Amino acid sequence: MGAHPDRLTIALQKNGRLAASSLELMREAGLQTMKSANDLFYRVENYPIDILRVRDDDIPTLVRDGVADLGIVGRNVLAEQQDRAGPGAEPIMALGFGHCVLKIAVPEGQPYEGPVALNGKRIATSHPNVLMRFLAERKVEADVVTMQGAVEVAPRLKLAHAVCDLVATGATLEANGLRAVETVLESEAVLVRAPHQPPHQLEQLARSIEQRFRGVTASRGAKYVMMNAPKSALDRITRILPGAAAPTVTPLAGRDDMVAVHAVCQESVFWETLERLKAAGASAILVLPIEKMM
Ligand code: PRT
Ligand code: ZN
Repeated sequence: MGAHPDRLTIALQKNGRLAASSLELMREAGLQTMKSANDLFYRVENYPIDILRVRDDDIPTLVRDGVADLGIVGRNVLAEQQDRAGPGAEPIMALGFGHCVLKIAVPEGQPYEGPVALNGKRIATSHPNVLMRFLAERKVEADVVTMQGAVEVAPRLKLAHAVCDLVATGATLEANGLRAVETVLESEAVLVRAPHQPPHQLEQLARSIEQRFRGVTASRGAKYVMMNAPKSALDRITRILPGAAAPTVTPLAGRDDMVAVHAVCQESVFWETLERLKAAGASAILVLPIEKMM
């Protein structure tokens, strides 16, 4: 049960890289969020839901302890906190934003011939637990220095020989003369759930919100593709359609040799795909965005 017994509580990052996309997901799932006088909460107008706005690092604990029923947090933060006693917040679905990779990087020009090169070195990181697990699995003995921010400057300050930091575009590593040498963890934002059962009247709402998030996440990038095609080319065309399950095939009035093909494609549909469909005999090809999916 969340902070309020008859309202569902969802913990989101207040400010930072996940904040805007998390709120956008709420909106796309049909939740109308409203700022309240209290800076800690947003109120959802059309459902008994409160949005708790906190630092991302606090989200796993708030969800584990049942202060929030659901939360959105980076997989990296969950992994970093996973060693804490007892069952933690459970990840239940990847949300498709906040992508980044936790990487080990060394100064450009410094030779690196695999994890053994890190033996006896100092590595600065904001993810000491994840890094120590990674090193232990490879039997590397290194000195891990924890830093909260600006990890990438540690080698220049002679504070460390290497860093283990989150990388998105790679621009920060490059600007600091560092080169990525190991991938420690791939991360994106995930929806987490408390390890306990919420009370019955809220459980149904929680499941319905999860369903909607799944729908929003699945429909992103998905396209509805329609075309006319010769019956004889149906197999070939189905193989070309990216990430489509069984397409719907319907007869075309007055044409025995042709059918209409409709399919939901889970992946991006590129111009090259359309050209291949056309070459396979398809005509009148339409690609439409999908707004909602369940
Ligand atoms: O205040 P609060 O504690 O809530 O926020 P925070 O400062 O701890 O986190 P924030 O908002 O920076 O990041 C929140 C989450 O976003 C992280 O836990 C990751 O899951 C995810 N994320 C995605 C990132 C990045 N991309 C990212 N690029 N988190 C951090 N970075 C930093 C990285 O640490 C490095 O300094 O961006 C820099 C590298 O970026 P590139 O693009 O130059 O490679
Ligand atoms: Zn944080």
